[in-house]
Parts: sequence; C-alpha cells; structure tokens
Amino acid sequence: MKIGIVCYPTFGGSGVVATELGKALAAHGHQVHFITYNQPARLDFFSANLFYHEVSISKYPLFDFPPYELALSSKLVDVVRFEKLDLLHVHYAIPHASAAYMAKQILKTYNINIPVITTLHGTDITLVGRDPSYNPVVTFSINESDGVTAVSEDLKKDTLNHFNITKEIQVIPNFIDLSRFSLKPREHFKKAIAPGDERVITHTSNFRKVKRTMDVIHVFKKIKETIPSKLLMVGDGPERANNEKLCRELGIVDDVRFLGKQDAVEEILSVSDLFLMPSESESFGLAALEAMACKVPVVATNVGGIPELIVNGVTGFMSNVGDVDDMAKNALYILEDCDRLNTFKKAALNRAKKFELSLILPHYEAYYQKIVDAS
Ligand code: GMT
Repeated sequence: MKIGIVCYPTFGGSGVVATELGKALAAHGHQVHFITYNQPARLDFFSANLFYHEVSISKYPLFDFPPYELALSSKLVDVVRFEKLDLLHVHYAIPHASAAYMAKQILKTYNINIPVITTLHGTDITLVGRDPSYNPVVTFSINESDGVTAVSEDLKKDTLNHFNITKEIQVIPNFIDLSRFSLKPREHFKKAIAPGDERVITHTSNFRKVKRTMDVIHVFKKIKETIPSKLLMVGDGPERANNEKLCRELGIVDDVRFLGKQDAVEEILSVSDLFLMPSESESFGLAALEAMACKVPVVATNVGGIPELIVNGVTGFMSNVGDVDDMAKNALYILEDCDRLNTFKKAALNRAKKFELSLILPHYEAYYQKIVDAS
C-alpha cells in the first residue's frame, strides 16, 4: 500500500509510535509518506520506501496564529494526488483528523476517495480534546474518519464516555521494537553514573504537569533514605526548573542527574534498576513499555491504560495518583533484595514481549486493508 502518515515530529509518544510504525511498514514493503512540519525525530535513516513531505507555513504579518491546519490540508491534497496514496493515517486527533477531513473533501472534487484512519493517543482525548474550544471539531472529525483506533481499552472507553462517538473504535496497543529496546552491556556508563554501585532509578517524560515529575523526586528521596541510589531524569519540559529547585531544597542534587532530551534512551534504561511513572493520566505509557523491554520494572500509578501493561506485583507495582509513600514502599520492596529485583526484571521483559512490534504490526495492516476495502 501507499500510506500517508501525519504526526507530530517530536520525541512525544504519539510521534514515536507513528514514526516507528511507518518505518516498520516500509520494511514490510509498503510505501510510507510522512507529512509533517519537521523531519520526525526517529526518522533517522534512509530507506527506499520512506518519504518525507514538509508542511511549510508561509508567514504573513496578519497571522498572529499561522494556520498550520490549512497548510497541512493543502499538503495532504497535494501528496495524495501526486503520490497516488491509498490511505491517510493520522496520529493525534488535533488538528490532524480535521485537517485530513478537509483534505478528503477537497480530494472528492478530483474524484479521489481517500480513506482516513485516525489514531487517538491520549491527551488529544483526555486533556486537550475535552476543552470546549476543541470538543465539537474533535467529535466531528473522529466520526467522519473512515477508521478510528485507540492505543488502549481505557482510552477507547474514555473517548466513548466524553464524546458523542458514532464510529466503531478499534484498540491496537502501542508496540516495542525489541531489536532496539533491549538490555545492552553498558558497564562503563553504569560506573560513571553509580560509582558506589548505587541503584539507578530512571524517569523519562516531557516534564508536563500530567507526568507529576515532582512525585518522582519525592519518591526518590524516600528510596534514597533506605537504599543508596541515583536518579536519572530524562527529557525536558515546563516542570524541569521546579524539579531542579525541589532537588536543591531536599538536598539531593548530588544524586540526581537531569540529562535533557536523549536519542538513545535504551542506553540509559540499560543501566537502570527501576522506572518511575507517577502520571496523573496515561493512555498507554509507552515509556514504561520501553523500560520493561530493557528489563526495568516499573512503579507507576493505576491510571488510564497502565493496568493493561503492568502486572501488579509481577512486573512492577501501581499506586493511587499522588501516593508517594506507597510508590516508595513498592520501589523499596523491589530494590532491597537482589533475587527479587532479578525476578521483577525478567517478568518485565516477558511482559514487554507481548507488545513486540512483529505481533502488533499485522493488526495495523489488517485494519488498513479492512478500511480500504470498505471505502
Ligand atoms: O504524554 C506523552 O508522553 C506524550 C503523548 C503524545 O501524545 O505524544 O503520549 C501519549 O501517547 C503515547 C503513545 O500512544 C502514550 O503511550 C502515552 O501514554 C500518551 N500520554 C498520555 O496519555 C498522557
């Protein structure tokens, strides 16, 4: 098939899933065209089946808010017509689903019927999409999509609860490429991070409020009081400065490293003993799956799609949002005994294997075929 993929080209989960899916589809013989405003962060190699079309927005003094959605719709019309695409797959409803709807209508005037699949990723439904300023457009463009997928059962339920949805939603969970995300021997790195053989705790995110990164610091402080440990904070975002300030106030700066945005997250996970994900909401928790694939157990909150990934007491633990005492207690339980830690590590990897790319990719391919056949 010739597939157009629209996504945010950033390190964020939806962009990562879209890019990894596109790469895997291309490796499977499909022709994949990424249509977005920047080269996607993980589109870092050349393949004969991969194409990138940049959406550029012309600047004009009148535009306080440059109309990206219109530029994207126009680009979609262009790429669908001239590359003769069979399907558009848009990741993250806002504004991609409505831009695709507009393109679809325009393409009808050229006698082209392009099927559109929208994949819901999380905050497009749980946070931003619910805002009254977007809700009617999100509802309409989901209902007008030819196919809709969600990354967890919980996200599907949430979508049906909060929007007036008439379309069937297919759940296709996030996936992991185990050939990239696996435990790698990085002893030199581990020695540099934890010279006294301390336990290494890791958190990766976009440091937005929803990730509750302050809780990461509080949980770590409690862990450190019992077990010598180091904390690696990977990523960047609005809460980072507050997090650094809190570390100074708690007197733990020497044990916390803020690494900023990193490409090779798997290298960092390879030296980690535990991953913390205390999010307020999380439709799936791809970062937790990446950790588990690298044999890192996860202490998280019991929200959204996380219970569909973590097996409580086996691959990690889940606590109520904000219950830092319980998260610290669970973390200590995992970390304090080497044999127990190893059991959790093995179980984390075994669970991650259920989400291996080669198992999930056929679900997308079958869904594409179904939607194209029905259009
Ligand atoms: O919150 C993030 O990490 C970014 C966000 C995004 O939209 O890029 O991630 C969402 O999509 C990911 C991929 O499907 C999911 O694994 C994340 O759980 C989800 N984030 C939230 O629901 C908060």
